[in-house]
Parts: sequence; structure tokens; C-alpha cells
Amino acid sequence: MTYTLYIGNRAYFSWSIAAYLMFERFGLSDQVETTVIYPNTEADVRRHLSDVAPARTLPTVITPEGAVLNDSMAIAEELASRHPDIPFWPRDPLARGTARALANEMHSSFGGLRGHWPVNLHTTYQPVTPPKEIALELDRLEQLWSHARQTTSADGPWLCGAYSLVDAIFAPMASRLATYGFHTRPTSRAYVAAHLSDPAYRKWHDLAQKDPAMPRFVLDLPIAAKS
Ligand SMILES: N[C@@H](CCC(=O)N[C@@H](CS)C(=O)NCC(=O)O)C(=O)O
Repeated sequence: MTYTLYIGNRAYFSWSIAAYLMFERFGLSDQVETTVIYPNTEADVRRHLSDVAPARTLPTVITPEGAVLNDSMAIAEELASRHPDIPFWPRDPLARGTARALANEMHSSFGGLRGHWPVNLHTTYQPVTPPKEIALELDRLEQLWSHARQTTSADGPWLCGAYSLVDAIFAPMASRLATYGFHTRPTSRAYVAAHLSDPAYRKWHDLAQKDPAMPRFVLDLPIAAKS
């Protein structure tokens, strides 16, 4: 059984990180063939995916039967349904409901952070004081992360107990927080640090170092250090 995964330049394509982790972090790396696309524009993404229409964004997964999963949550839910033996979502109903709620809010919200503060695995900027709109989104993010920990009594590094899809889906946000050095609470910083040192994320990070720079994702901010 082989899936095909299309992802974008690993240094910048945020949802591609999550999709990669859905395979790599859950032991499915030997069941996926990955194609990395280096699009210059959004139209370019569509051109590269024309053979797998109606897909037009990255990531996209093609199932072994040929279903086109052109949305990150569809990829998450389909993998969870197909591999019931793998704990993609927490088994405990309270933790599972919490994880699903957070993952879906991440997917449907945080437009300011996603739109204006791109993931960038090539660079770490000096800590940025965010504008009001972004500060409000960061507050919401931290509220959700605290809520998940308290509700599920999570005492390890991850939000709802063992690493689950909700953590894969927040990995790009953790990466953003590290890149821009936004000021956050100690528990949030610990969560970001857990992502940055996770072996599957490290593997992605190391691959990203070899991907080409894309100037449209580079902000004019003082650089702290090369990551
Ligand atoms: N709803 C999609 C959104 C994915 C998405 O926006 N991907 C961006 C790159 S991170 C993209 O492909 N943009 C190209 C475009 O919008 O044409 C998902 O959840 O996977």
C-alpha cells in the first residue's frame, strides 16, 4: 500500500510540515512516496498539481486507490480511519475531543499569523513585538494550548498526552514562534522546544536546509542567527 504525498519547499510550506509528520511521526514513512515541488507562485502550485486535479494546494495526498486528499484535515482524518491501530488521535474520548477541536481551530483560524508571518526554516529573526492583531492570535493560541493541557492533565511535552495529530498540526505554528521569537509563556516555550527537538521534525528541518531560498517568504527584519 503506497500513498503519494506532494509537498512544497520544506523551508517555507507550513501545511506540508504537518502532512509530512503525519507519515513520518506515526511510522508510515515506508508507505509514502514523496514529491517535493518548488513553486514560484500560487499559479505555479496549480500547474504542478494539474495531473492530480482538483488538488491545487500543498500538501496533497493520493491514496492507494486514487482518492485525492487536497486538504490537511482530510489527510489527517483519512489516515486515522485507515490505520485504526495507530494512535493518530488520543484513545481517551476527552483527550480526543479536545485534540480534534484544537486541530480544527488551527486549520480554520489564525489567518494573521499564517498570512503575514511565514514559516521560515532558514532563518531566526531577532525577537519581534507583534502588532495587536497578531498578539490577539497568540493569546488565543496560548489559551488553547493551556486548555488542552489542563483538560487532559497532560504532563509530558505534548498537548493531549502522547504525541497525536493535534501536535503535528501545531508543528508549523511552533516553528513560526521560534523563527520570530514572539514572547510567550514558559509552558508555550517548552511546547515549541519539544517540537524543535523532536526527531521527525529535526529530519524535516535538516532536509529544509538544502531547499532553495524563496525571497517572497523572507521578511525585512533583523536576523538573530542562522537556524
Ligand atoms: N486547506 C489547505 C490549505 C493548504 C495551503 O494553503 N497550502 C498553501 C501552501 S502552505 C498553498 O498550496 N498555496 C498555493 C495556493 O493557494 O495556490 C490545507 O489544509 O491543506
